[in-house]
Amino acid sequence: MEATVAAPTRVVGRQLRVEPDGTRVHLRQCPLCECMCGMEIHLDPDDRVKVIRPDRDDVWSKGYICPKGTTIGKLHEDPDRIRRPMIREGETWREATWEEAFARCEELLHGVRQRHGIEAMTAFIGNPAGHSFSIGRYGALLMGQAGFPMIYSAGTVDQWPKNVSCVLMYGNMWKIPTVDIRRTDYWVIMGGNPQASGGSLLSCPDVLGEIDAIRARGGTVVVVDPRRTGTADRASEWLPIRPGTDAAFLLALCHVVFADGLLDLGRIAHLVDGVEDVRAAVAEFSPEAVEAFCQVPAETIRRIAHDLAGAERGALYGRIGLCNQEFGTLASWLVDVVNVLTGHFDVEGGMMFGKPVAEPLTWKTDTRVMGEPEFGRWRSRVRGAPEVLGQVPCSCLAEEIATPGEGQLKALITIAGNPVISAPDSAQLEEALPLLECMISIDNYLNETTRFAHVILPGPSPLESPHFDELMWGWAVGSAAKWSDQLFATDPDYVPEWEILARLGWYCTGGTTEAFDFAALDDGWFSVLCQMYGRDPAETLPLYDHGGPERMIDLQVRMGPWGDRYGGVPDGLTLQKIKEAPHGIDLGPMVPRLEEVIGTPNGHIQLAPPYILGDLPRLRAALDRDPDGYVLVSRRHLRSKNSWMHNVKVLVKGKDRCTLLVHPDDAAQLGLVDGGRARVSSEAGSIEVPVEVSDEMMRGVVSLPHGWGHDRPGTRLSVAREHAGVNSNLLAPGHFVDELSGNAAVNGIPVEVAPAVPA
Ligand SMILES: Nc1nc2c(c(=O)[nH]1)N[C@H]1C(S)=C(S)[C@@H](COP(=O)(O)OP(=O)(O)OC[C@H]3O[C@@H](n4cnc5c(=O)[nH]c(N)nc54)[C@H](O)[C@@H]3O)O[C@H]1N2
Ligand SMILES: Nc1nc2c(c(=O)[nH]1)N[C@H]1C(S)=C(S)[C@@H](COP(=O)(O)OP(=O)(O)OC[C@H]3O[C@@H](n4cnc5c(=O)[nH]c(N)nc54)[C@H](O)[C@@H]3O)O[C@H]1N2
Ligand code: SF4
Ligand SMILES: [Mo]
Repeated sequence: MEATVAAPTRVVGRQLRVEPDGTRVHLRQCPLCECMCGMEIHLDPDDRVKVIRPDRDDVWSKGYICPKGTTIGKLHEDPDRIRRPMIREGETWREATWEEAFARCEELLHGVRQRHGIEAMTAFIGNPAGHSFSIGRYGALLMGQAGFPMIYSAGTVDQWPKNVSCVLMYGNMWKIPTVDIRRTDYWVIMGGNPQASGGSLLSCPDVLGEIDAIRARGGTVVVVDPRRTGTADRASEWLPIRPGTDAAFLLALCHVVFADGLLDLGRIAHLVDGVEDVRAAVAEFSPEAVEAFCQVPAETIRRIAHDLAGAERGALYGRIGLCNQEFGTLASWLVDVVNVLTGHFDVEGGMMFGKPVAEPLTWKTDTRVMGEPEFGRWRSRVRGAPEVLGQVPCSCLAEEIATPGEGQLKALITIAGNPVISAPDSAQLEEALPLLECMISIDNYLNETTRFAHVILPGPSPLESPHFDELMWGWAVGSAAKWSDQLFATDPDYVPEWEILARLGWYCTGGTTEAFDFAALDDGWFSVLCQMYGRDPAETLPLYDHGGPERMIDLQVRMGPWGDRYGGVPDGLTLQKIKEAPHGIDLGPMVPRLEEVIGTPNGHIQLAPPYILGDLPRLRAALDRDPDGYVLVSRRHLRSKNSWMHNVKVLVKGKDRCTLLVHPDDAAQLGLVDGGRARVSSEAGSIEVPVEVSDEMMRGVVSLPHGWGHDRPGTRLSVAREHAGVNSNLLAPGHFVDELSGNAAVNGIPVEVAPAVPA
């Protein structure tokens, strides 16, 4: 269907200055990735975005910005973007009033609840939720009210292995340490490509600039990756590794640390339990025992171990290449173990915990308070996948919808997610979603997933909502406080995303529109938060004349490490003070703070969790595998963000980016030519894709980006459709997971590659 012409936008956000030609300049932070760049939005007299420039005075990003950030105005103005609720009528859509749309949601959710019970209802939460305070807080309210037995998220195609290792080691799944790269002199990067991603579980503007700085001060940066990435090009050394074998490489590093007397726990020695268990566990994983498996020479592994241990300020970091793989939890755990064993943990230039100005809600759930995690408390109905940290692999969603029987899913709410593209076994999900009796999507686009919904409720554009990052500061390389006003007004009848979420949760309980009282629910949720942050709700509620996310942010800031504690610390921070600092407030570099942060019952790091050690036999068995055959890995590009920014013309123009990267010798052997087409097949499916021959790949490994495949019928993505690409997750088998976390192994997928035979 055609989009209605957007109503003229009206500026409500504050302006920093007015230029001589009348251009008004608004400041805000980019919400797209973990870099959290400050930008200047230049506005025409007719309230349109004229240009977006970096904010050189931003205390955090200091003038750094990337091409994606400069297109936020294009996202806002995109004629394809959904601005009003949409209701499906058979095969067509019509725009509806909010009232009508909510009435339809109520009817659909109540129907499923009455016919099938809450067991038949669930939600899927996607990536932008991590960058949105409003979704973070009110998505939790939705879930809390509804009490779904099981939910699904992009987390199980992302960082779930790290969540598992952190909850076991530090007592909290979201207390994820990162590397103090601004002060390190030796940095090993594994399975991450900040050149494209901006950095992940590592918030820092301009990571490449930091790499240059490390080298300029005489330091060393080593990239361990099957692909010679843009990051590797800037580093001192590229070390190719066979996908999925990082855990073995890291075990060998630990082996050398013990065998060669390099063990040094440093300052935190008295806070580490389990060192001897690790020593015993790594004994059999010598560099010689793993070199064939990893395809990294034993002497190289020894050298890296010695260099890292010998560095005064050094650290090893691992990201999505280490999570989205078969031994994800082992690898994610070992990254931290290596840093602890070499004295690079909780020290400057090593691996440290962030210090957020507003302590995240997720940091309030230490095992010391909540009890030790139990895994496998229940199993998924169809596959029998064990629950891990409340979720099962997101690839289970399709079969739970498609398989009849008690507990079959009938209602799904998607929140800022596009699982038809992002989740493994996408073909199955595409077939399953039409079977739902109720699907409601909160999203900005009619895309590959939301086209199956019965109702779509529009989220705000990045310029229609205020912005405050919470989660990202937990792994930022420094501390700062930044706030962005909502820039453009929404339609008068627009319902903010937080209220949408609260409402849907309410309907899931059987609540009616008539009885819905947002203020009461919001006060109730705020009162719970008050208690979690150590404030008496009865004293705190009367201090505010407004609800919503801002009140919660103020609470978290005021009760945070720099907060005014509601008057207890007169010079302390409040949200108001942060708002008054348009370029942000710099709160300094990382600081050692293990004692403050650790959430385990005895206050010690648990270096050798039995749950994780229990997976070593599986890895040991894999060492003898036949190393032949091709495997597929994923990649990202700077001008793309997962699946949803391909409708921005300036970002997708130019050369096709959805290509299969193949090493020249492999291409020759396979009969592939640059610019030709290949057929790639796995046990899950088969696709055709253009070939790009490049020596940036190691032999035996091919690479495809994820997030493409915009050729599906029934979407409203006119630009993306012209640059459709193929969906790499058609090749990802749903059952191929890291067993300990249930996280998808979308890297290291065995594939067959051949020239495409013209039809
Ligand atoms: N093969 C392979 N697959 C992968 C990965 C990989 O590396 N390889 N990476 C995985 C990772 S790390 C992730 S995080 C997932 C991402 O998985 P998803 O989160 O499912 O996918 P996205 O493409 O990020 O989709 C985000 C959706 O949110 C919508 N949106 C954007 N902003 C807002 C907002 O403010 N409000 C609302 N309501 N909606 C909004 C967009 O229109 C889009 O539909 O993909 C995973 N899939
Ligand atoms: N421009 C852009 N930025 C993004 C995103 C985006 O889509 N586009 N997505 C955002 C999201 S949701 C996330 S989670 C982050 C992810 O951020 P990163 O973790 O930096 O992700 P990638 O850029 O995909 O880099 C992953 C690297 O791992 C390598 N790799 C694959 N398999 C293996 C393996 O088995 N072992 C090793 N050692 N390496 C392997 C790949 O070759 C690739 O170079 O990026 C975020 N930032
Ligand atoms: S690096 Fe780009 S996408 Fe990431 S926050 Fe900065 S401008 Fe936005
Ligand atoms: Mo992600």
